[in-house]
Amino acid sequence: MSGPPSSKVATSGLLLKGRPGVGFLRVSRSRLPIPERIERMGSSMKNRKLVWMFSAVMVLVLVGCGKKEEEAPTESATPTANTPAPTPIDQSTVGSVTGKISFDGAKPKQQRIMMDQDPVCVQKHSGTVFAEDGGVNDNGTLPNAFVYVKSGAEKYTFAPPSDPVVLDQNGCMYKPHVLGIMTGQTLKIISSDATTHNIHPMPKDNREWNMSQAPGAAPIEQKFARPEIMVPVKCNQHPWMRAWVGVTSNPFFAVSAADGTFTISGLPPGTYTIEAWTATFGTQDQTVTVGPKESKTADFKFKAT
Ligand SMILES: [Cu+2]
Repeated sequence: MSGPPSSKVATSGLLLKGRPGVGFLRVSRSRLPIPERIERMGSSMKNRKLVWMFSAVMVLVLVGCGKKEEEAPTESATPTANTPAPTPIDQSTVGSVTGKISFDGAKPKQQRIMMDQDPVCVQKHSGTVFAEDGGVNDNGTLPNAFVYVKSGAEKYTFAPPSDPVVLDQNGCMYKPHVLGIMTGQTLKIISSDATTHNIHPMPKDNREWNMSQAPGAAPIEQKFARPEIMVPVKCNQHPWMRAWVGVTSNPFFAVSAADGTFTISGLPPGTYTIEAWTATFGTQDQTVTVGPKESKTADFKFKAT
């Protein structure tokens, strides 16, 4: 079941239209019990009965304090740590959306990367290195398009996968160049280079940070609390290094491959707005209705800007 791809394109352009993407559910913090005050003791302490009651109240206070210590780290870790239980999804009914990101027009001239400032970076490459952004595959399709469910999945709650998403630094380039991750999922940053990197995500809606990673240093693990399309990542040591992180509140995303194709699977039956983001050629939306066990097609065509 696949309709004419181009007719499905609802909007295109650099700006996202309509609703501001997937929403983030804020979870109110649990209120801790307030210990009762014990004001009148004085002479009543002589009374054995009151002494016993005082002891009992102190036990309650101590229990309350213990609970507070248990909950504090959870609250401070990340806002998504307290998300409600995942919505059960009938896996026997899920479908998928697959498609191709094509490109119309002359292949843009790609920016050449000069790594001369760091010989360690140069040594990892044998030929000319080009920036990934603006790159077109040999078959006229686009790699590194981030395709995700922009709306239609809000009624579900998803737990982030326990497996981390790995971002490697190899030859002073980020591998992969574009990646998707769920809110609350761990981004594990590793280095395959014998030089020091400084990883610096520059989000609008998440916490900004930058951390140095020397050769052989332990992986850096971080999480994103809120959905954000897209978070640029740079290296403060090597100005050409660039990655893009798509943070979503659902697991329905993919990055177009070296043949321009993508597949988003595990979709419960429903109508979804699928968005394809590119670093250079703008963003496009399509509305796709996926029936039980259906595999729908959503092709996108971008033009030179
Ligand atoms: Cu670097």
